[in-house]
Order: sequence, then C-alpha cells, then structure tokens
Amino acid sequence: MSNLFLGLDCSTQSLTGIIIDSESKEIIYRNSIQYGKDLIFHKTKDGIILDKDEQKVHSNPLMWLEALEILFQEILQSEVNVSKIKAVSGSGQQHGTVYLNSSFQMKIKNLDPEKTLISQLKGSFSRKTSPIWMDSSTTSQCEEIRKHLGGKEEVIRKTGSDTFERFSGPQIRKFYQEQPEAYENTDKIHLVSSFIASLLLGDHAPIDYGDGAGMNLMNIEKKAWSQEAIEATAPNLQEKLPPLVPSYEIIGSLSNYFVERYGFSPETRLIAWSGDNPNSLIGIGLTKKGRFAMSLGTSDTYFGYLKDLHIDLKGEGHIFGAPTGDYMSLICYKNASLAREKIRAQFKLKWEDFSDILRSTPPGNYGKIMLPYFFPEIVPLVLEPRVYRFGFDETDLEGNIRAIIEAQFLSMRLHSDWITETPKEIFATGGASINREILQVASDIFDAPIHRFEITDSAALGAAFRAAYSYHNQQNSEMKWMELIEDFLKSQIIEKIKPNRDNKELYDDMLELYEKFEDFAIRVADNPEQERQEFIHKYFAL
Ligand code: ADP
Ligand code: XUL
Repeated sequence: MSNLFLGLDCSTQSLTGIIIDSESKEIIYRNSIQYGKDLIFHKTKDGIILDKDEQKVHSNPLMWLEALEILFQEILQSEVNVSKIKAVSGSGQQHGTVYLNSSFQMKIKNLDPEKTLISQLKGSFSRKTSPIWMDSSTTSQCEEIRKHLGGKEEVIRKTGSDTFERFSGPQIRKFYQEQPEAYENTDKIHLVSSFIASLLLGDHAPIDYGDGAGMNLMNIEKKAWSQEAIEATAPNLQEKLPPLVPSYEIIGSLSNYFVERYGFSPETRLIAWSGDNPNSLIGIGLTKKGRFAMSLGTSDTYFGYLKDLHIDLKGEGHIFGAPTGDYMSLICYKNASLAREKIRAQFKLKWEDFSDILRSTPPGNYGKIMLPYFFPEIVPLVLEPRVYRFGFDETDLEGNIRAIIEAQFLSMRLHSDWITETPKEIFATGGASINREILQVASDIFDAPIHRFEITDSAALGAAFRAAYSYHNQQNSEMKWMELIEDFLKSQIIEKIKPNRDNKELYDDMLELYEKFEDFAIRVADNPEQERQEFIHKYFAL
C-alpha cells in the first residue's frame, strides 16, 4: 500500500508542490504555479510588488492563497489519489512577515468549503502587504535593536545572526514605528511558512526553530523567544507571536476546508512548516558533516549542516535551526538569479547562449572584474545598488557574462570563510542549478565537486521528506533521516561536475584580487589596479 506525502514551497516567484511515495521511493507529482505567469492580475513582477523605493520589497499574501488553491485544484484533477496523502508539510521564503487581525483565527476555524479562501479572508489582514527577504529598508531599526541588545557580538550570540534588514524583528519594529495603530490592531504575526501552515490547520500554527532563527527574536541556544530581543523590537510583541516548536513536530490534521474541497483524508497529518533553506538542507540530504549546498534560486545561498552551534562573530552569516534538531550555517545573496537575468536581458540572450559564452571564455576573464550590485546586497552590505566594472564596460557581451558568474562565486567563497570547514563536495539546487556551465565556474572557484540533481526544487522535496519522516516515526516504524533520503536522492543525482585543478591557482589569486576591489569600492582602500595588471600579466600575457 502506498503512503504519499505532500511537500509545498511558497517561494519568492512561485508555489511548488511535490508528492512522494515513501514505499516506491519515487516522486509521483510535481507542479509549480508561477506568480508572474499564472496570477498576473495581482500585478506583481514575478511575485514582487514594485515600489519607487528600491529598498522596500513587499509581496501580497492573498496571491499566495490563490496560488495554493490553484495548485490544490490541479492536484485534484491529476491522477494522484489525494486521499492517500498521509501527511503534508511545507516551506516558505524566509524572514517575510504576515500581519493578521483578530478575525483571522475565527475565520480559518470556520471556512466554508464552497467559497474561495480569498473571498473569506480578504478582511483579515492588519497590513495588506508582507515585507519579504529582499527588503532592505530597516537599517535604522537594525541599529536600534543592536544597540539595545548590547552591540553586534551580543546580538549574534543571542539570536544566531547580527541584525539584518530583511530579518523579521527589524521589519516588525519598522511597522510598529510607522503604523502604530495598525500594529496595535495586529493579533498575530506569522512568517510566510507558519501563515500557510495556519490556513491548512484551521488555527494559528507554530513557528519552527529553523525559520524562527531568521527573525532576530529567538534565543539560538535555548530555542525559545528571547524576552530581551522581543522588548528591543516592539511593545506587546510576545502575545502577537505564535509558539516555537521543533521542525518535525506534528501540529495537527488538515482542516475540514481542505478535506471537503480537495478530497484529502480527515486523518492527513500536518507537520510544522519551515523556511526554504532548512527544508532544502533535508531535500538535498545534508545531514552529515562536510557536505555543503548552493541554492541558486531567486536568492543564492550557501549552507551546511552543523552538529554543534558555531556562530560567526564577523556577522556576515547566519545560524538557523536544522530540521534534524541540530543547526545549519548559511550565507545569502540578493544579487542572484535576478542579477543574472538582468545581464541576460540586456544582451537579449537565451540561457543556452549564456552557457555557450561561459564555455568559450577563459577562467579569469582576462582580468575583468565586476562587483555585481544590481540590487541592494546583503553580503557585503550595499544599500544603494551600483555595478562596478574594472577593465571593461557594460557593452562587453562576453566580459559581462563571465564577470557576473565569477563575481557571484568569488564573493560566496570569500564571505563563507567563517564556516572554516572546507567543502569536500557541494550539492546544487534551485532554478539556476540546471545550468551546468554556471556550476562548472562554481566548482572551479571552490575547488570542489558539485552534484547536480534532476529536480531543482529541493525545498518542496525536503518538506515532503519531513512529512514522511514525522509520519513514520509517529507510526512507530522508526525511520532515520538518511534511510529515507538516500535512496530517493541516489536516482536524482544526474551529474557530478569536477573542478578543473589547472584553474586552482588562478582562482586563489583572483579571490585576493576580488577582495581588494571590494575593499576599494565599498570600504576605504587603495585602488588595486596595479595588482590587476600583474594578474593579467601572469595569466594572459601572450
Ligand atoms: P525561487 O527561489 O523563487 O524558488 P527558483 O529556484 O525556482 O526560485 O529559481 C528561479 C530562477 O531560476 C529564475 O529566476 C531563473 O533566472 C533561473 N533559471 C531558470 N533556468 C535557468 C538556466 N538555464 N540557467 C540559469 N538560471 C536559470
Ligand atoms: C535566507 C534568505 C533567502 C530566502 C528566500 O536567509 O533570505 O534565501 O529564504 O529564498
């Protein structure tokens, strides 16, 4: 008898669903609703509400609801026997917050299955839009919270990360300061993950330790709300936050609305939702030391599993809870797919053309170096977008393409040095991981092999794995993470991209050069043009 498990992922540009069969170890269904294509009437640009102020980036929670209903409708019309789905879990873009008034709880408890979610929940938001992880408008709130908690190192020790513009705490403080009445009218504040979980549960759902760690509000060691951080953020915040739970917690069963409307069994368990990166950690099988991952989606992230807590006092990276109950280290970039898309659009290229150019241009790019801040950047912190080019200009087609990809992975290697462990192998996921030429550059820069998967949605897959894991453990058929994941992933790895060792010295040198250009452009340091000329002479002199 087959046991099916559904994993959902409410990400920046889309809502994805994956259904796995834990007996046959197969993915039996996959579907993605694209906000920019399938929900155009919400007037977002690929899921993002455009604003004159480039630092303000919000999305629309009603659009996520609508995407959920479209996806469920399509699952219902597919060949999947929905009543065999034993458990559901999910993933959300991290840090984004949803603000609900007191009508929300009563309404989700009594949803009418004849009517849509949107028509019933429209009036339940105390803030119409949700700030998401791409927002960087809270620098002053970050400073205030940091000061209140005793400075940068203290915030890091207490919450696992320095205060970051996109983190939920600074975002909540900004809302309280700018719209005190609307804040007062807010009954609950959810993360994207716990918001969608609440709809499915028919009651307020808890926040898991994985996503909770991205708020600057959770004590990273105790895995409990930090009273001090709450006080530093906004008044009466404690009562507006849902409780915290382990990521594998069964939080209840699917609400009657989904049972009646979409044919789920009333027994379907609901497992706590988590952030997309903690879910991807599981979806890629990172439950052992020495393995690292690159998620190349709307954001680029680089992360690894940690058995023990190891914080970054430099403050560039983060520690989140891992769904296994341990920890994970992570660094995140905003100039990721959307920055690659900008260059691609500027030269009107298809992805195949983009790849051809990467294949035909030399590592080191004749010494052409880019600092690619098309959007505000997280690491290093750059609030005003600006693209720096050294040794070429914006009309140089080949130079720009190679430069942006080299810059992205040089920066990733440079700013993840706090993790100290050198990756022995890297697992790639996210939309851009389909592109093997991009991964070859990454592999050469990190001097490590990169595994490429057939399926690039590891967040949704990780959520499905988590659902299966919690369900089986509750049934007393005790299951270990690796037992569940390894067989699934074996058939998923389609290619191992090996680093070209001939490029090692070149990229070690280029990394030093890149760091100097970063220091020159955004900190006060000398122009390293002379070193750039030496680099060109060493590697490209005829
Ligand atoms: P999200 O983080 O929203 O879940 P995805 O992981 O689905 O995003 O990644 C979407 C991105 O994948 C798109 O913005 C697009 O730029 C990128 N992408 C899709 N195909 C390719 C390709 N062949 N090469 C590089 N990037 C690609
Ligand atoms: C992680 C981060 C992004 C979002 C969106 O800290 O901000 O990766 O989770 O995917």
